[in-house]
This record gives sequence, C-alpha cells and structure tokens, in this order.
Amino acid sequence: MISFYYAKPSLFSRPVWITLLEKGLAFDPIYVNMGNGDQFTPEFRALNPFCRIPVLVDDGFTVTESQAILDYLDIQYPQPKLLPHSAQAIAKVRQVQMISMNELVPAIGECLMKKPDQQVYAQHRAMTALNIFETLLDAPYFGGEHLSLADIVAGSLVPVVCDLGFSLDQQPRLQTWVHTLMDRPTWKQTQLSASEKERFLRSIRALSECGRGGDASEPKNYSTHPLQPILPQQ
Ligand SMILES: N[C@@H](CCC(=O)N[C@@H](CS)C(=O)NCC(=O)O)C(=O)O
Repeated sequence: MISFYYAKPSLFSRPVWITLLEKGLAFDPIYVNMGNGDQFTPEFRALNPFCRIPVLVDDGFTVTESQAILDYLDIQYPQPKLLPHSAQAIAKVRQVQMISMNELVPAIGECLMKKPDQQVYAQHRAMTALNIFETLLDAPYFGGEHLSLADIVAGSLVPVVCDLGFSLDQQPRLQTWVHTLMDRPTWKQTQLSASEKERFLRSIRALSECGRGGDASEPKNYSTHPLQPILPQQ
C-alpha cells in the first residue's frame, strides 16, 4: 500500500497527488498539518529529516523530494506512462520540470511575500518561464497528445501564477493548455477551494508582515507560533 504524506496547499505535494490519481493508484493520504508542526514530530523526522512534505512510502520503501517521487511512480507503475522515451522528448519534459521548480516556485514565493526589492526580478523570472513554456508547448500537452510529468509539474504552478495577477494574453497556447488541464478530473479534485486559497494567502501575508518565511531552511516550530490558528486546517 502507498502512503502519501501531503498538505493542502503545497506546491510540491500537488504534482504527486495528481500523478497518483492519473495512474489510478490506491493510496492512503496522510495530511501533515504544518500549522501544528506535524512535520517536526519524531515519526515524521524519521521519514524525512528535512521535515518537508511530500513523502511517499510504498510497501516500506520511502521516497522524499517531489521530483524523485514522480520518477519512482512512473517507473514502478508505468500505466499510463508519464515520461517519454526519446532523448529530445525527455530533455523537454525535464526542462519544463526544472524551470518550474527552479524559477517558477521561487518567483511565486517572492511575489507572495511582496518584498519590494524582489518584485521586479520575481516578475521577470515568472514571465520568462511563461514565455519559454509557450515556445515549448506542443498542443494539447508539452509532449503532444499525451499528458506527461511536464504538464503535471508546470500545470500545478502556472494557475497559481495566474492567480497572482499574471496574464496569459501573450501566451495563447499556454492559456488553452491551462483550460485543458483545469478540465481534467485530477486537477479539479486537487484544486484549492476559494476559502482554502484565501486562508493560504492570509497566512503568507501574515508571515511576511512579521518577517518570517521566505527561507525554507530556517528552523521553525509552528506549534508555538502565534499565527498558527490562521494557517490552513483540514
Ligand atoms: N524540494 C522539496 C521541497 C519540499 C518543501 O519545501 N515542502 C514544504 C511544503 S510545500 C515543506 O514541507 N515545508 C515544511 C516547513 O515549512 O516547515 C520537494 O520538491 O519535495
């Protein structure tokens, strides 16, 4: 049996969640309430000493790091295959995954935190990623006819970028692609509700105002943090 340790919202958990659903796998979702500090318990630390989600445990085998989990799932459970075979196609999927994780995730974080000195670079970073995606897209998906890990990873982030006020008017193919993904049952099932989204944004704003956040390596203990009640609950 697969155990999936996740949170909602979590930009890193959602691609794993979508992948489990796209493959039709049975799994046990274990919610890690980061507002309560669940990630710091000895039990969770034993799974991931970095105290981060997502974590996947499959029949006693533990994998951390979202992108490693995606590779594991696609090789261990190849139906439907989400990684292509040719060198060029794999390079393209990886390029989209890496740009998503290395450029879009920090850009989203910087835009959310609204630190004045970071805004111009964050916006430039996000726009550059969107423009590259527009040129790489081979409709309907990055890999043409078939959904791939590129769509799952970028498709968990680009809608967030749109929520932050970025327009896709200059990226028409990407705009159609976002609509195509949002229509898939797996995107609908893993989408934040309006109230979850609002709570998330409030918690980020509050963290920003009290000068915390922005550095995921900073040791935190949310269990004693005064903002804990407004962090998302499940
Ligand atoms: N590189 C990791 C990043 C995971 C990560 O940073 N997860 C965040 C939640 S989205 C986390 O667990 N943070 C714990 C904390 O802030 O205490 C991955 O891709 O899985």
